[in-house]
Amino acid sequence: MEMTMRWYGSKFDTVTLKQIRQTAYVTGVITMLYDKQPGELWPQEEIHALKEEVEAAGLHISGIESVNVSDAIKTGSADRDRDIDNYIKSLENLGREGIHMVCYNFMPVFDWTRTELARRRPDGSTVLAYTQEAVDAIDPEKMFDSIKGDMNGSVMPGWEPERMAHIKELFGLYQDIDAEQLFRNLVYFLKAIMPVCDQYNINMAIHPDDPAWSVFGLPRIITCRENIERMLKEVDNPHNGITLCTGSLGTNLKNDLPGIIRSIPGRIHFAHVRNLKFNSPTNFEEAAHLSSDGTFDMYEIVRALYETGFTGPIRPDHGRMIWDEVAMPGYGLYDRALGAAYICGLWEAIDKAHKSAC
Ligand code: CS2
Ligand code: MN
Repeated sequence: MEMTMRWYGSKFDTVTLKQIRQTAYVTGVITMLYDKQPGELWPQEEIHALKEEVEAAGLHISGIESVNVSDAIKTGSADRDRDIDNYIKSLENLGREGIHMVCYNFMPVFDWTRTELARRRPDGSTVLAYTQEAVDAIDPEKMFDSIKGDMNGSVMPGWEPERMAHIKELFGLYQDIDAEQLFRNLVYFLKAIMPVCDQYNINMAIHPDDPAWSVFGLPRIITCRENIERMLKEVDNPHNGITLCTGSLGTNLKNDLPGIIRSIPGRIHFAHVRNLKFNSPTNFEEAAHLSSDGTFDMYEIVRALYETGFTGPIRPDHGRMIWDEVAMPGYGLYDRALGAAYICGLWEAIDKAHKSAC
């Protein structure tokens, strides 16, 4: 594995490449052209410039999160082939720049959903939180307004104000799309992009739905082991893989995270590791990465990745906001740096235990 940290680019991120490098644990960044709309072409010159900026800081690009998929592709509308064509060209341009891992998601309308971006914990730190009661009580059109006050001036991935301004239209597009149709549209997309992934050795890593169930009546398909296995089998190419996001799959307590990892060796191309604390099965908040601060056994998760031969990038996922940092919710430096150090510690211990046992 390689330890990485997500970085939104110097125009958007409060965290600098220098700070990331000085963590010492992190050697690569997961980044993107943050101002590109879903469906838009990523020009090679812009990718190249981003790469040079990252390399000048002594790091490298370990993968992209995300090349976002347009609603036309997700809904299978008339424009999908045009957008897929742009997606293929963007992958080509990434491949030519030596980038071999691309994360994306196939969630309708909203990317991840949280009902609070700054729930206060007893120690004064704040975290992102979700309660089903709050979702059930709110009109989806009001969702953005209800959380935007806690965004600390940032543009949050998947919650771009331009998109949110058209929320009613977006819901309209998905009116006749059920989970099966959404799945078929995903398969169509994957089949179309696999040849370019084969040519440039690009690993596609779909991000699980977050939370792992239907929200506001919208279909959700990457939610559990069975659906993931079906998706991997339907397009049975090693470049078709997943992002193992513990905090997303783990929202459903029935999901056995180490079990999922062990069931699909070679098909996890990227890992997001974080912990959740549950107040009820549908009321959860994010926690420190440490096992004892939340619900998941981080040792077992990292061990399952290690023992299945995982070689891709790992990143700490959302962190708590601590030490008075002001940053994009979930994406401050301090708690993610603690998370990176912790995961590296687990990895080293597991690696040494394995080597001394042989
Ligand atoms: C991320 C997602 O911040 C987050 O919750 O894990 O936004 C993720 O980047 C996308 O779903 C992947 O396309
Ligand atoms: Mn994630």
